[in-house]
Amino acid sequence: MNDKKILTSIGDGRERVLLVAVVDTKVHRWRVIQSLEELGNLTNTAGGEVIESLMQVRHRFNPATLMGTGKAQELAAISQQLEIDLLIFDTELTAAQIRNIEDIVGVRVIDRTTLILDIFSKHARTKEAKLQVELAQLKYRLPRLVGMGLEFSRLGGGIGTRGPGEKKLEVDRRRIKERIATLKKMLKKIEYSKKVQRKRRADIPKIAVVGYTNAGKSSLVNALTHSRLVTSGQLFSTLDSNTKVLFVPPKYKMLISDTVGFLKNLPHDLIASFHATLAEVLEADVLIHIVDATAEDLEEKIATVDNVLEELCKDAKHSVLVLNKIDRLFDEEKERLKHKYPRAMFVSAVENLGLDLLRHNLCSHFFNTCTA
Ligand SMILES: Nc1nc2c(ncn2[C@@H]2O[C@H](COP(=O)(O)OP(=O)(O)OP(=O)(O)O)[C@@H](O)[C@H]2O)c(=O)[nH]1
Ligand SMILES: [Mg+2]
Repeated sequence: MNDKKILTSIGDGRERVLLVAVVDTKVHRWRVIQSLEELGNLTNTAGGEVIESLMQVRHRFNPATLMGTGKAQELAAISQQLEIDLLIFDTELTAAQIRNIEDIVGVRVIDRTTLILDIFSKHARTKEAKLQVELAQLKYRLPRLVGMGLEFSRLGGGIGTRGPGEKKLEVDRRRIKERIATLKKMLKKIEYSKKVQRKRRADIPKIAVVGYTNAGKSSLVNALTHSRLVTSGQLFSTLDSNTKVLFVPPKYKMLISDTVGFLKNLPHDLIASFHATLAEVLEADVLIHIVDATAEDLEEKIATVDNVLEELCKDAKHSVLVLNKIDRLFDEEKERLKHKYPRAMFVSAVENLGLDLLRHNLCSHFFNTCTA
């Protein structure tokens, strides 16, 4: 029941995408630009080619089309001129808004969440990840079907709307609800067996590496444990948690888990669906919060991850802030960041910098003393 691919290649060419942000006057321009840049990275990861990005600032949103109809008509002209195949909006859209915009522009429309879900379904490798993605997709779809139902009833049963439309929606809604229940049951089972497995290793200290997508979580786990987890410049390469043994001579043993990355405006349902995977985070004794030190909006990314963690873990955990990719920083920038984040550790997972100190600190935390 997984969604079919949102972005399909035509021949060997990629789908030509126009990104659209509709924002109110209170939002800072640079935030919108950064958000569009991230949407562009997501689009590339999904296999699309960003041809153009547009921003529209509005005092009031039009509930039917988000932007004004005039602007939508402008989009139609631009799309035709640039031979656009797909519009991706940087906000969540209702089913009705998607339909209305598609009608005016004549090009397929999706929103940020649908794009993220598409990447998730593309990158899901294990059974657990696949089930979680399907659950998230259905949870996203369900309220949209309900919304459509209300819309149809309000139309007062116009020809070809109410009767058969309503019935089909009822069937769809029931089927989706049934499938959601089945998926939840299957995931509970997986979660339970993982819990049993973890209990067997209860006496070993546990560390979870958390952070924004692409921060270098998998690279860090690889560097610390000589493993070969998948790493890449694409967003959300990792959708499963992977636990490895971190051994520090002569005798110190810890477990370290790689986890799924976070992202700004990650839909709540998506996080909830990844409960089985995020169990490693919940059960960890220490969190390594890794950040890409070269990111322009580093502060915002740290805050995003902190917010998700706050929601996820009721009790605050011991957490170590690790700034990664320092091999790409100029000295002045490194000094500035050291001043700004005096308690953070500075490493390069790829160039093996600062890792001995990180090992040492983890050991001293768990075993009181240790030489790394
Ligand atoms: N220059 C440099 N690049 C790094 C470093 N660590 C990771 N990278 C690169 O950053 C990209 C992302 O690394 P990953 O380890 O896949 O990041 P992740 O946090 O696991 O990402 P997701 O699983 O997609 O959320 C890859 O292209 C890595 O090669 C580093 O210390 N220096
Ligand atoms: Mg990863």
